[in-house]
Amino acid sequence: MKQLYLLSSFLTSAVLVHAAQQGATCNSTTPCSSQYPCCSEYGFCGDGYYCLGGCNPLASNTLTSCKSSPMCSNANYTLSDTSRILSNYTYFNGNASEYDWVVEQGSIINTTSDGEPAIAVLLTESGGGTLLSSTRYVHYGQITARLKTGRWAGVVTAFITMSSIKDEIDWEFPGNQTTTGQTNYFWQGVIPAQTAGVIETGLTDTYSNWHDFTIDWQPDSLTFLVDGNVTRTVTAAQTTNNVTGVVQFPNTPSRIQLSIWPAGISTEPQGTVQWAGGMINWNDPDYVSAGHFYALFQSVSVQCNDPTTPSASDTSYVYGTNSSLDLPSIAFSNASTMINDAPALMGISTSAMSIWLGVSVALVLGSLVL
Ligand SMILES: *[C@@H]1O[C@H](CO)[C@@H](O)[C@H](O)[C@H]1NC(C)=O
Ligand SMILES: *[C@@H]1O[C@H](CO)[C@@H](O)[C@H](O)[C@H]1NC(C)=O
Ligand SMILES: *[C@@H]1O[C@H](CO)[C@@H](O)[C@H](O)[C@H]1NC(C)=O
Ligand SMILES: *[C@@H]1O[C@H](CO)[C@@H](O)[C@H](O)[C@H]1NC(C)=O
Ligand SMILES: *[C@@H]1O[C@H](CO)[C@@H](O)[C@H](O)[C@H]1NC(C)=O
Ligand SMILES: *[C@@H]1O[C@H](CO)[C@@H](O)[C@H](O)[C@H]1NC(C)=O
Ligand SMILES: *[C@@H]1O[C@H](CO)[C@@H](O)[C@H](O)[C@H]1NC(C)=O
Ligand SMILES: *[C@@H]1O[C@H](CO)[C@@H](O)[C@H](O)[C@H]1NC(C)=O
Ligand SMILES: *[C@@H]1O[C@H](CO)[C@@H](O)[C@H](O)[C@H]1NC(C)=O
Ligand SMILES: CC(=O)N[C@H]1CO[C@H](CO)[C@@H](O)[C@@H]1O
Repeated sequence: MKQLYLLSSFLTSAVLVHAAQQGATCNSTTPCSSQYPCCSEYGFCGDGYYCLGGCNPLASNTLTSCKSSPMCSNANYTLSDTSRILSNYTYFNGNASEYDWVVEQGSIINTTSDGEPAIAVLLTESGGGTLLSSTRYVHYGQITARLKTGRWAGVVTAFITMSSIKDEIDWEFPGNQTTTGQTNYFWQGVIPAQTAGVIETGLTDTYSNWHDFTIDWQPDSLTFLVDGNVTRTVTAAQTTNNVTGVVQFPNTPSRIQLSIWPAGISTEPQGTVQWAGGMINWNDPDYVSAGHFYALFQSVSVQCNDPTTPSASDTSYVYGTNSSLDLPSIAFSNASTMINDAPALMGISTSAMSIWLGVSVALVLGSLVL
């Protein structure tokens, strides 16, 4: 209901109010101006890489301000191949053939555990957590991540899907509980009234053992599996809001995100800290000896199941011009997913930019104009 209200306000007020400056906050009631047209996944207006992964078409200047979203591709991503992971997403130009993953925050190292090459995603007290996003989107499909979680109170390991308008499907692992995993989903940022998170119990230690966690997201159902065993199924029909009749089921193209994040810190709400098992102990011997907390990701496999078959020239998804209020229309497109301007300049503050320009104008022009 709240969301419907917001979307209808969008229709009436969008033409009147725009978030005008770079870095201005944006949402569907106050979309971005034409000058800084793209509403980033974090809700700030800009251009360049702001128009790539996670850019919200409904909060951007027009429905076509965001670059189109790289289409799903069947794949088995081997994460130890770090050449396919761009270590800083602000340098991404939108070419999903060049990189499978971008690091949006934090850092990774590659490692081996029980003989299996993997990446470790790191969490430190000063640097915070680490978030990787796939460069391609999935619009329904079966996604399996092979991972080992952290084992520390307040430290959360996550494997999720996230759309540009905040449809979300989660496997999450609060670190003080290593024999459980939690499943959840959201529709446009809202937890459907009839459902909530579910705790899956009885797993063998998720810190010590590799497990395959699956999100099987189909147009009419959502199934969660561990090591090939179904633990939970939700049908789209079950998510119908019994007041509005709206089916509150994730239905927009989504990126895959892998992360470790600090939930047990003083800036998080008390409920989040509790959920995560309490405050992080930065004196934990594991942290002191390694210099970081971590989670391990070995691979991610994707089997796409688009509701319609793309034509050979299609490369991407776009949000349609006529989105119904509750179900944005999604279409295939052959429009470029790439930005052509200097992406790395967009994310830095004015003062940082002037220092940078002062010392290396030639380098910037030489290396960033694509
Ligand atoms: C949308 O953004 C505007 C401008 O920042 C803000 O005033 C408004 O409260 C936001 N609306 C919501 C629902 O967050
Ligand atoms: C991924 O691996 C599975 C299982 O080995 C295999 O059936 C499938 O064809 C692979 N997919 C791709 C795109 O390589
Ligand atoms: C780490 O990644 C690099 C680049 O992909 C690769 O050459 C190397 O073999 C990896 N190391 C391990 C231990 O997997
Ligand atoms: C995208 O990257 C691939 C792989 O690196 C490359 O072959 C291709 O030319 C790039 N596409 C464009 C348009 O730059
Ligand atoms: C990515 O690059 C930008 C611009 O140089 C920089 O401000 C930011 O700190 C970098 N992020 C990470 C995670 O290194
Ligand atoms: C409607 O949904 C609410 C919230 O889940 C539930 O408490 C209520 O019983 C439902 N009403 C009907 C008529 O199904
Ligand atoms: C399912 O769970 C059982 C134990 O409960 C396990 O033996 C089996 O390997 C799991 N996986 C599959 C695909 O059945
Ligand atoms: C983890 O933390 C939660 C919330 O603080 C608590 O309820 C639970 O008992 C803890 N679990 C373990 C295994 O310590
Ligand atoms: C891209 O799509 C448009 C509209 O469907 C079509 O007219 C055009 O031929 C396509 N371009 C390519 C290169 O396939
Ligand atoms: C085909 C389609 O998506 N039609 C929708 C266009 O927008 C109106 C208003 O939101 C909807 O009622 C239609 O269903």
